[in-house]
Formats: sequence, C-alpha cells, structure tokens
Amino acid sequence: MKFEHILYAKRDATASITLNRPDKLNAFNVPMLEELLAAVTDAASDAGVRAVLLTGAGRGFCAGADLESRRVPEGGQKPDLGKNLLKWYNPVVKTIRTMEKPVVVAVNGVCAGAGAGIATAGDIVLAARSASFIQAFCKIGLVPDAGNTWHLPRLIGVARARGLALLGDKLPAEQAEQWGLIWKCVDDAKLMEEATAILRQFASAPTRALAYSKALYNASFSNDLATQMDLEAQFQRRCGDTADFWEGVKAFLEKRKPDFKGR
Ligand code: T3D
Repeated sequence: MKFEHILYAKRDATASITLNRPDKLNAFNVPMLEELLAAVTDAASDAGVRAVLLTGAGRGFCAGADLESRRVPEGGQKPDLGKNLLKWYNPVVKTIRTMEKPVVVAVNGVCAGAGAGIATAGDIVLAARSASFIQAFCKIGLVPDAGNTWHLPRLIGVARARGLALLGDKLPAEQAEQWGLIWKCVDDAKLMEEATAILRQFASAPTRALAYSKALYNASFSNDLATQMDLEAQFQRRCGDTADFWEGVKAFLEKRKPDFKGR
C-alpha cells in the first residue's frame, strides 16, 4: 500500500508509524485510518518486527476524528457514526492490544478523542511535557470511543475516567503520568530519544515472553485470581519452550548479556 497520510518504516527489527497530517493535528480521515490499519496489521504479522513505535508529526499527536469530513450540507445524508468505528478504529485498537510484540507510543502533543483511545492502547506510553489528553467527545455531543471507556477506567479509575469524559477537561501530560494514564512524561526534547531507546530495548528482548505478558495483562481484569494464575502457568509453560528462556538462563550463569532472538 502507498502511504500518504502516515509514514511507515521498518528497520533493525522495529517498525515506526508516524501520523502525518500535521496541519490538521493528525486528525483521522478515512484514508489515514485505512493506512494506519494496514501499517499496524503489517507490523503485527511481520515476524521480523519485534517492537513498534507510534507517534505524530508536528505539534499534535492526533486530534481525533477529522471533523471537516463530517461537514454535511443542509438536507444532506447524515453519516452512520458507528460505521467508521467498526471498520477502522476498533480493528486498529484491537490490533495494537493483541499484537504479539510491544507497542511504544510517543505522544508528541495534543491527543484528543479517538487519538487518546489509540494512544492509551499502547503498551508503553510516553508523552512530551507539553502534550495533553482530551476526551473531546462531550464537547461535540458524542460518547468516548476507540476503547477510551475500556482503557481509561482500568488505567486511572472510574471517577477520573468519568470526570474526563463528562467535563472534557484537558489533562496535562504530567498529571496523566501522576494518574497512571501513561508510563512517563518526559521533556519535549527528550521524547523521541527516550522512545527510541525503549524501542531498541524491545527489539532485542525475549519477544515471546513479552507477548505472553501482554496477553496476561489483557486477560487479568476479566479473570478471577484462580483463572488468572492458571493462565500464568500456561504461558510460563510456553516460555519454557522458547529458545530465549534457555539463552537467558545460560547467559545469567555465564555472567554475560543474553542474545535473545525473539523465538
Ligand atoms: O466521526 C466519526 O467517525 C465518529 C468517531 C469519532 C471519534 C472522535 O475522535 S470524536 C472527537 C473529534 N475531535 C475533536 O472534537 C477535537 C477537535 N479539536 C480540538 O478540540 C482542538 O483542535 C484541540 C484541542 C485538539 C487542539 O487545539 P489547538 O488550539 O491546539 O489547535 P486548533 O487551532 O484548534 O487546531 C489546529 C488546526 O487543526 C486547525 O486547522 P486550521 O484552522 O489551522 O486550518 C483545526 O481546525 C484543525 N483541527 C483540529 N482538530 C481537528 C482539526 N481538523 C479536523 N478535525 C479535527 N478533529
């Protein structure tokens, strides 16, 4: 696929996706969503890719759905708002959450609406100190979507998630870190350096174990303790079948750095 609204590059066992409509704060129109879904699907299925980075070009990460494309002429046909969610946003969020490799999100600026849903689906979310998160939906008569009502209460608790959704207040990156919405807030100038360092660490990590950890955390909120511990045992058994586990043990005993192959 030809990418015109995002940048997509693969190198050194990593894939980088950059939302690239900076003049519109990377708001999602359909061609951009189509490209984003193609990129995350490719990164998920490419066994050579062991870590994925998602960021935005310019001063914003993403301003949510492109409202310009929601301009309907007087008497014109009203769009079905559920359609884009089912066709594009939901598969993007599900692919990020279920891909068997970590996704690092570098939130470079304002992150609104569905943009916040997609950002908080990442495994490690860094944000520039000048960035902010906005559940902008209530300001235009919509409900939070793109996984926001699933991820936010789990990450920051129901009171805060509900407050953000109903008031539409801007949450600065530092507070997002304090509330546990994101992993870390960093100085603007350090954002890409720190995100890239984490990406590189993941690219030489025991990928199967990270994928299984991700699957365990995906399951933990809907399981009881006994079921979750059974699942841990199942995944630990699978880790025992990976070459990386045996390399990790060998390297520890030989007092050297492990050479994980992601298998
Ligand atoms: O429709 C469906 O398919 C259903 C799915 C819905 C999912 C959703 O995400 S709904 C939520 C949609 N997003 C919003 O409501 C946010 C709208 N934007 C804003 O509130 C503000 O722009 C921000 C708080 C994000 C940033 O404010 P600020 O002051 O830093 O920037 P700005 O001046 O408002 O925006 C800069 C430019 O980006 C401006 O264009 P211009 O005038 O310079 O040509 C602005 O119009 C454009 N822009 C910002 N957000 C959007 C947008 N253009 C289209 N769609 C946007 N969402």
